[in-house]
Amino acid sequence: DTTMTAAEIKEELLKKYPPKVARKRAKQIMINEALENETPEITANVRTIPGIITMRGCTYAGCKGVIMGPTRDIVNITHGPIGCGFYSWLTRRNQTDAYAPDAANYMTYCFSTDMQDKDIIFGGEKKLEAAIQEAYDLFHPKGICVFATCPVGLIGDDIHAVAAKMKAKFGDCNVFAFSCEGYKGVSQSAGHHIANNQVFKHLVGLDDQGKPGKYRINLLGEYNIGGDGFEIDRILNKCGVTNIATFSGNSTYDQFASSHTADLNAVMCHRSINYVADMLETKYGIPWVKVNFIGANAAAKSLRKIASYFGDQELIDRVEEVIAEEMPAVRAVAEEVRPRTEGKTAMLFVGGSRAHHYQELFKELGMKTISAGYEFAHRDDYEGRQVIPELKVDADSRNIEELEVSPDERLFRPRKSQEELRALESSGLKFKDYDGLIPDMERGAVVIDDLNQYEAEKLVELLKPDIFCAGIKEKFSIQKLGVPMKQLHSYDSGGPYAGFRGAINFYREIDRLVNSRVWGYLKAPWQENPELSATYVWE
Ligand code: CFM
Ligand code: HCA
Repeated sequence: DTTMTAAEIKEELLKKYPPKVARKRAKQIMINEALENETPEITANVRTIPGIITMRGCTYAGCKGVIMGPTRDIVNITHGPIGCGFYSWLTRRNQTDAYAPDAANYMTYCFSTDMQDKDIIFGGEKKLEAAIQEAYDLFHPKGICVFATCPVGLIGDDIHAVAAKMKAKFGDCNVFAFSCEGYKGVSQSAGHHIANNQVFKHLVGLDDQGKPGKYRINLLGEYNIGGDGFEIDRILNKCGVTNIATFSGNSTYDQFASSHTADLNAVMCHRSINYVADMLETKYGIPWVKVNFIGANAAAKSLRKIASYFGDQELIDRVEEVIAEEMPAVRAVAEEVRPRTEGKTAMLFVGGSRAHHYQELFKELGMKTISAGYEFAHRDDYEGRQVIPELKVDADSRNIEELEVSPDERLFRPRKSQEELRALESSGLKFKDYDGLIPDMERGAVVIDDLNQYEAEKLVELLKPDIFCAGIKEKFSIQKLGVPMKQLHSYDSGGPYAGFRGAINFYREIDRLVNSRVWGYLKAPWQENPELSATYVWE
């Protein structure tokens, strides 16, 4: 059997590129080597080289699809061609439940101005105004959000002026807009930022009521894909922790509006929502801690972290009871499955946090992640917060003028300061860091940023993983190579995978995938024509 070192794999991936492209890509392909006291550097959050088929999405997708899409009672209107609205409509499998048949839930509607050639030539503002009016007349929602697509930015429609005009006209409906044209920035990451800023500026802080509860948190960066948020809420409820607002899985207008009344922010997907976490901390003094509910052990650790933040023995004990109650079922399935999954290998190329989070679940199955990377994460997500704290704040992240601390102290329980949180870390739980993908991966693993179509196939061919995880664009090209492919965005038709019950679902699903015999019937190109594979063998 021929084996290749990680360095040889990197060389092989770059070989076909023109020298200039190879030089650029080389900075985004990294071998996780042991360096003394530092994490190896990777280039991330840079423009995809034109001509390369990236896995990434656009700024509009990050803003409308990812952050605002899962809110159930805000009417989200896409100002643009119908395709943008249609393809960002529930394809992400964010689930929703309004808990009452007559409660507002617009998730089943796709709102768009359906721009035509005529609108591009003469301007689309009138059409947008009419669409906002129509939505208001039909539904009387608490909020209407407007999202710009590429052509809107190019022709210069002033969506903010239209939104402000309609808001003033209605008086009882909060209308605001997002300049999230698809072409802005280098990926969907710019869209998260734009969404975070606008929701904070126009919505957070409007309602001082909030839900009552002894331990009140917001869950930031959880989008209820495949019902993950439902499972996390089940666990939090069981522990006696009140979730004021989820940003933004199955969320409502009122949740966002009252999120500033929470005592702690638990951040699940740091990449997409760190801006809101920072702004809530700066303006309202609410600290945030990093959590991860993907993986049973990670979920248990996150619950302990929340409990030790509040510090009440009652909560600490309750959390231990819940963990003790939930874990046996999880362990039983893990033990049953593990003889069939132990030692198998995985590759994960997903978004901006799951390529990291899902390694926990694979570890629980005894599986090794041999290569992983993000589509659009920044260096801090790769390297961990402590390494480069200055990268936390991007150049444009502070365009919210009024970030003063709330004068109304009566609203809030005393919260812990940064110093107190740091002091708590002596208890062994790291509150503020999010570790990062690179330090958590094994030495020798290949870390690749913004993996593309060509490299994905090449990588599979060279390393032949037992499972490959990415998105819909990768699914079938990988499966045609005879390797099972699991979508870690939409979960295919599965989920939830978060929390304790989610872990059980995931173990079973991965067992089925890596042990199915169907892959043996598929012949990959290098199996049908062994002479082709000869060029790739390391000598
Ligand atoms: Fe956060 Fe997400 Fe992700 Fe993300 Fe996304 Fe997603 Fe993702 Mo798709 S918010 S970064 S922009 S965890 S939509 S729910 S699956 S790429 S890894
Ligand atoms: C997006 C959404 C996406 C796409 C997933 C995929 C999602 O980036 O616009 O490529 O399969 O999770 O639905 O990330």
